[in-house]
Amino acid sequence: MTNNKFVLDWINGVEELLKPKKTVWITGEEAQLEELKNEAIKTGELILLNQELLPGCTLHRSAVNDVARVEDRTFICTSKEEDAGPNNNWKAPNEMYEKLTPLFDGVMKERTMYIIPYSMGPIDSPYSKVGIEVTDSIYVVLNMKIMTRIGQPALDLLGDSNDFVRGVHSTADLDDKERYIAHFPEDNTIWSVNSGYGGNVLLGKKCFALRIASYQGKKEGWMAEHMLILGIENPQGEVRYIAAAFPSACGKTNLAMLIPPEIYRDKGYKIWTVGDDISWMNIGEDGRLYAINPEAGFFGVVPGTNQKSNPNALATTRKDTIFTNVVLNEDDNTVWWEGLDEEAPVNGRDWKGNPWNGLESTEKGAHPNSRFTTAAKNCPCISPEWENPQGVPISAILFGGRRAKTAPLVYESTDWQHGTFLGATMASETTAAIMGDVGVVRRDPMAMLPFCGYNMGDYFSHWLEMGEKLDDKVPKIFHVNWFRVDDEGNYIWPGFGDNLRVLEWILKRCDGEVDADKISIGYVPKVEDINIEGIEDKISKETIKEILSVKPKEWLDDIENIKEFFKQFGDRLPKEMMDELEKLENNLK
Ligand code: GTP
Ligand code: SPV
Ligand code: MN
Repeated sequence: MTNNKFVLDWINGVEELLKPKKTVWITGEEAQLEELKNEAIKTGELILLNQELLPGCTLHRSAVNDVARVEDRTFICTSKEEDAGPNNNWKAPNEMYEKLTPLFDGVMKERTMYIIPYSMGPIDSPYSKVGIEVTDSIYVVLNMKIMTRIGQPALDLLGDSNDFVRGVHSTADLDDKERYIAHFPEDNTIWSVNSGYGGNVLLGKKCFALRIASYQGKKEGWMAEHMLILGIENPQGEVRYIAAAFPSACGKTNLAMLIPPEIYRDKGYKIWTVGDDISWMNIGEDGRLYAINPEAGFFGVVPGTNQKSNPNALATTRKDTIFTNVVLNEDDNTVWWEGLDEEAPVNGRDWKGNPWNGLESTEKGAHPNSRFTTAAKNCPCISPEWENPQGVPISAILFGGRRAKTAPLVYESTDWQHGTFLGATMASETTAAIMGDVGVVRRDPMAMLPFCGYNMGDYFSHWLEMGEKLDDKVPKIFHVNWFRVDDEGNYIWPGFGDNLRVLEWILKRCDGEVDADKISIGYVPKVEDINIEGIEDKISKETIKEILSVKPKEWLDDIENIKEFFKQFGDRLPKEMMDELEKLENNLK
């Protein structure tokens, strides 16, 4: 498939280590993928679903101990520890290679080694980058086929260049004590062993497109961010694009595919999805910030997806989708999950494969981090610009997280430096997307804490440097929080489609069409400027006032926590961040 000597040499070395029974290059041709799918169905790795109702769809169950990313087993291996920073687990590259070599040695003796060449980004984009993943999992091959552009075109794009990310993955025996997701940014290399799940093994996604790419972006002057990208079309037919960083399972896919409320639809508003998880951003020829979606599919959270919350995601998953860890309805061989519109099946199997009666069981049927893998091109609201090789111009950047208290519905930074501070001090309650406790507030700068492939102090500096380069063309930066709760713990803001009401205010601010109140933390909307037409039964002006309010005591407590958080970066923390913190503290006092 290729004469690239760097590729061939590397593959030789990998074969020597893994000692596969057989080696198969993934060409990207349908016939080959169909054959692999049938093989996986035969072995039970995939379950073929009802082909009339869900054509091309399959179900996969991961190992019970392997259902989410494992942050404590994820490593950044740079020569110097301080280059990985306090935000990462670190090991010296030679030590990590030594540790993992025995785990990989001969691991594929009884298995086939699949070689997947892939491109992150459209094949014709100057911003795209090539990776090659070697794996022993057909599930990985079929997921990579949906999530990236695989096969011969990726190798053609690479040509005889040495600039490709080398990914080695083996499910080995899924031993969680010996599970490692190791990144070697200085070698363009990722080694992943003993997992078969999502972000741990689809090496193009979090491992390359965020951890390795963020490191490359720092060196090369661009940004790799954990951001959705969406276009908002106004009644005049103009489309403006925003990018938004929320931590895992905090609403990126939902916002990216938002359905406008009826009154907005009637006026002619439309939403166009460009990406739902990752954004690569470069400064374009006109000096503005342009974003591409490096992915070709969505690896989305399943529970809670329904006709009301995200009909676009639901529609996308009606064909050629891989479902992971949801309920199998044995009556009609379809899938079900918590929050779906239909009633739970009586004759079901839960995500572990055990018989499950949805009417009687007190246990959840689908895993809270169950996922769909589905092609972006099948999304009803996919943007006509989603594969534009130059990307789309970004008017505003949003940061947000799950905050039961403290953070208001929306506020605006005073400038790029202050906006960078908003990102750097973001916090959110943890979710099921990572192994560990759920609901604990942790600081998660730019939603990149688990994904920044280098010292986060340097990453903040990089943000500031990008702002300088963008100069007067910087996008405006905002912070949003859909998750404030009342005393009973209910979400106050209706969220989902109604989030467009907040986006409308944001775009008006970008155009200088609406005033705002300057308060301690930045600019907040005047109550009357958040449009609640059509939802007056759900939320009153009084309540809007409440969720826009800021309680100095809560913020001063937060500041103590930020100080602690910043301290760990020592002199790698740019001085500007401390200046902003001081300003905020003074404002609050
Ligand atoms: P990753 O794929 O892990 O990066 O997650 P994500 O950020 O794409 O999150 P996603 O859109 O899948 O949402 C995760 C959960 O948040 C789902 O259970 C949604 O139902 C819920 N959610 C999304 N948007 C809103 C909102 O506006 N309000 C409320 N209350 N919940 C929301
Ligand atoms: C996330 O956890 O942010 C995801 C899912 O998007 S995973 O690909 O597993 O990282
Ligand atoms: Mn994500």
